[in-house]
Amino acid sequence: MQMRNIVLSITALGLVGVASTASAETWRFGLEETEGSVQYGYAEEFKKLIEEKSDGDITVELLPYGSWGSNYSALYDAIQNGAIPLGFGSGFLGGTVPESQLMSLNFVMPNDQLETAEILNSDDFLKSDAWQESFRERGLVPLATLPEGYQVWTANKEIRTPEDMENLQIRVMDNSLLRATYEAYGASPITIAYGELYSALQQGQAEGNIQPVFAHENMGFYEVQDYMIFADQSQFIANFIGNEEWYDGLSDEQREMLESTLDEMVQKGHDIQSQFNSERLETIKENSDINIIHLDESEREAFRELAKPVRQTYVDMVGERGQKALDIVLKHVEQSGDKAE
Ligand code: 6CS
Repeated sequence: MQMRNIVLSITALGLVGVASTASAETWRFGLEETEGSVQYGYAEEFKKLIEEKSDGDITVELLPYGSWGSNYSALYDAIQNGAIPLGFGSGFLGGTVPESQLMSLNFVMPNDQLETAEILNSDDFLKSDAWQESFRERGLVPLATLPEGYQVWTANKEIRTPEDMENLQIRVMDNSLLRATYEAYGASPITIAYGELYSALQQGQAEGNIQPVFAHENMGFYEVQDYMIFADQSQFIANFIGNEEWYDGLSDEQREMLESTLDEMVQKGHDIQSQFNSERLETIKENSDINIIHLDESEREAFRELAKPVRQTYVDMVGERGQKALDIVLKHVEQSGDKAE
């Protein structure tokens, strides 16, 4: 009798095991950045929350830059075809979702970075038809938006005015709006892959760079540049995207869990980027004698004026949906009273 009970218990345990294996699934999450980056820090926290909330039924597999390849369009293709259902898309995503270049506009978002995160993750913006359709038309869903810190210029010379930027071969991510912006500043922007940028800067193929502080440190770019210039002209903003079919196929319970996690990640993402950027600035200061410059208001004003017409360039490039998305952002920025313009 005793033996029979033991066998029954083992069988029951076995069944439980089988049932939980059958419902277990893996969410693959492709990152544009390496370990030690803001995207990686965000993804680690996201993974922790999803795995806890799903009681281990879901495993989130992190695929940092390099593990899926190094050509961003390969990552975006994999998200579009569902091989990697989750991922980040930032500046290079402009070729796949032109409207996403909204995130590259200069002097548009509020100065307050948490406020920026809140606006770009509000239902009013993120769930708007304009933003949703822009991604869904390409088989994607915009899940969240992650500001990763201010974009900081580096060069081997001091830059305080547009004249200082004249003809500077500054490296920009592959997107027409960034090229238009830096051409408006008088520079000669060039595009180089992220993984090739260190040697391009070292060899002088690129004369300047634009990255959030953590990336200047994480990728070692600061080692081969003499000046670091804070103009607070824009923030580096990544889109957290999902495969459309994958997202629409989630159960109600899974979608609720995902949405509540994304809500929690707005503040956590902000905390991660603030901490990473301030700590890495200290590391850069300790390890180098790079010259750090902060532009004052009147110096920023000259760049702000040149950036203004690029808003219209964005609308001309991407059309009505872009105009609507931009209008939503501008309305919130206006209401926040913290205008960057
Ligand atoms: O500049 C780039 O290409 C890359 N920089 C960062 C901080 N993240 C991904 C992006 O593609």
